Amino acid sequence: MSKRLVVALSGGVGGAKLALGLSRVLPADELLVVANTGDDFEHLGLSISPDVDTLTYVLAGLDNPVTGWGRRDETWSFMDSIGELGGEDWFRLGDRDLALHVERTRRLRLGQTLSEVTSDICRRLGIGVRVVPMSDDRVRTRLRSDAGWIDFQDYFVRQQCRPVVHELTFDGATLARPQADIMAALRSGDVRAVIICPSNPFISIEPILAMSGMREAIKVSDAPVVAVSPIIGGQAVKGPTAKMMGELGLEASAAGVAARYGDLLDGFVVDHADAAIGKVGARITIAKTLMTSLHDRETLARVTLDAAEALASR
Ligand code: FO1
Repeated sequence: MSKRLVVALSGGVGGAKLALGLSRVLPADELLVVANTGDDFEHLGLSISPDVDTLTYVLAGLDNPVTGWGRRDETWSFMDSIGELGGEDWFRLGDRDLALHVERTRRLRLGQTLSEVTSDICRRLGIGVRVVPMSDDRVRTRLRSDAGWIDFQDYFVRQQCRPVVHELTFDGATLARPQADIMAALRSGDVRAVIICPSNPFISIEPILAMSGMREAIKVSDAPVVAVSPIIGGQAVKGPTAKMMGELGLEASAAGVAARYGDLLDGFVVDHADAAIGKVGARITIAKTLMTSLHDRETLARVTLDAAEALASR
């Protein structure tokens, strides 16, 4: 019998677009979306899981099309009021979005795991596919920059990615246990592809790969690993990927992304703008990787699955 499961590794905004495409071309029980939690933090007394939430909102059709994060049809009374009071308003929690953070925090304090909370919220919001945080254990991305060591959201949101980055660490990653369903899937012998969504390799995908046992489990699954480049023609579609690559001494290009993933990759999907990429140690597929419409998301999902299929039948 042919293998059924697709495991997609994703960060927030960019990755969620492909995750949505995959969710629309695959049966719900054949897709497992693994969300980065290195960006998670505690803010205003709440447990915030930005990438889990972006994936949740996107897959539920509740995402904010203007920001890419947070909820659609948002209002900002809470933020305005907290600003008036001299409180912390640099990280924008909309009124509707706030409910999710309050409810997650309440349940975590009662002893539920992040995966249990995520699974129940996804079910309540009508999401059929499984979205799992990479771990229920605490992992925190930190950056060494010209402004010293900084927590991820401080760098990303408060300082708008301005500091020059020299190094990243994922505190807790080597001790964190990858979420049980991910390991069970990878060990099941039923995985037909591991897809690395077009997310920032350093801040979204490497925290997932940094957990002990994760890279090995992907290798042992024997499934083809296909990444979609988050860089098009030397530019990041959104966010600091290209800037960071330059600062870390890497070539800010699709080839630079492939080099970073190294021998983990079997296939690499790049945009037509990068058709001249040359040899990178993974089989190249050229496609339209800029996803502006739902049709683009579905088409890229099919192209990526086809690339994995072609690698599996070698
Ligand atoms: N990103 C911003 O650039 N500014 C914000 O104020 C902001 C608030 C926010 C609230 C909830 C949430 O789930 C995400 C939010 N994000 C915000 C996005 C997020 O912090 C980053 O995009 C990711 O962590 C990077 O993947």
